[in-house]
Amino acid sequence: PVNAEIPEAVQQPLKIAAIMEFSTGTFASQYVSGVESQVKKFGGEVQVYNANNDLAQMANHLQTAINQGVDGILIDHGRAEALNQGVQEALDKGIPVVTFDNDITLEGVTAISQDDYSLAWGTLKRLAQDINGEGNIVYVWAGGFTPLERRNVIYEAFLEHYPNVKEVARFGSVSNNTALDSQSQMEAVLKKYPEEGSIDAVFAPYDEFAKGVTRAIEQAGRDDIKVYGIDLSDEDLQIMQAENSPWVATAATDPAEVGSVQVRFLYQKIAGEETPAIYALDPSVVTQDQLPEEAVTMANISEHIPNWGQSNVAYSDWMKALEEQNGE
Ligand code: SR1
Repeated sequence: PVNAEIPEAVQQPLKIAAIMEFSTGTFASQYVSGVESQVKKFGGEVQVYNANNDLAQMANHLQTAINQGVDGILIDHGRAEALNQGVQEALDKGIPVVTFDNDITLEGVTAISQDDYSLAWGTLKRLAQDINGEGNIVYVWAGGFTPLERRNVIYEAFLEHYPNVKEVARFGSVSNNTALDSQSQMEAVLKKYPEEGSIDAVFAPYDEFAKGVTRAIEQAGRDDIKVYGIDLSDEDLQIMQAENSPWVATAATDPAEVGSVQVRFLYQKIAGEETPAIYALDPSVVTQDQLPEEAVTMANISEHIPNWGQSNVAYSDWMKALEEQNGE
């Protein structure tokens, strides 16, 4: 047994609210499982609120959680302009807040991210090298989402850095059907550019985008086009590992670990410990050629990708003791 003293504030089961902008897609489901499993290990309870891409609804959910007097709040995505007021109210009432993928910068909040700038550069650098710094690309993007806005900063820098790379088409929307929408939008682009060699690559900086464009490219039999994505899941790995898959590279962190890190920072705050204002997890680039013949899953990908795995961040001595106290 671990002997570290468990702070009084976290000894009883805590009520945590997770306020999410959306919960569709494999990234979100892995993230939620990371949140739920870490809260459970700490003996707490988490209520997940899903706003279905509606920022006003997200602000309402935040208000509901505050009114219910939860012990801590996790925010996933969303924008400062919609949530600042509610978050400030939570802080004023002594409810700690940790955000992920959000642009809130209020004092007292810890904001975590996947280091979107590195994610984007990791995959774009690979794309540039594969096409020798020259060619036609398609960009899938939608504004208004903090991680995508940050990735776009790097994309703009990429275009400046490689003047011989030309964007020939751009589309993108985030919905409850992002993969399907991306597929039909990519089909339209392929109809516009039917000649072999007219498109070299697609930058799809969200796995729901990448899934859709990959399907469209496969169905059109366009093996001249490669896909460079962001994010990773069991489903993504299966798609990347399929024979002749156009999806050749992706940059990612482990979404479940993102959720668990966010929970640990929240518990540190509730325990009265100092936490940083910002923390960015370190992403890895995963390329098709690093993956073996046999099927890889998120459970064993660390065997193939150097440095993939636990971030070991936001651990306090007492956390192991708290987990043991709760039979974990
Ligand atoms: C619509 S925003 C989608 C992104 O959120 C998370 O940061 C994931 O990495 C995903 O790409």
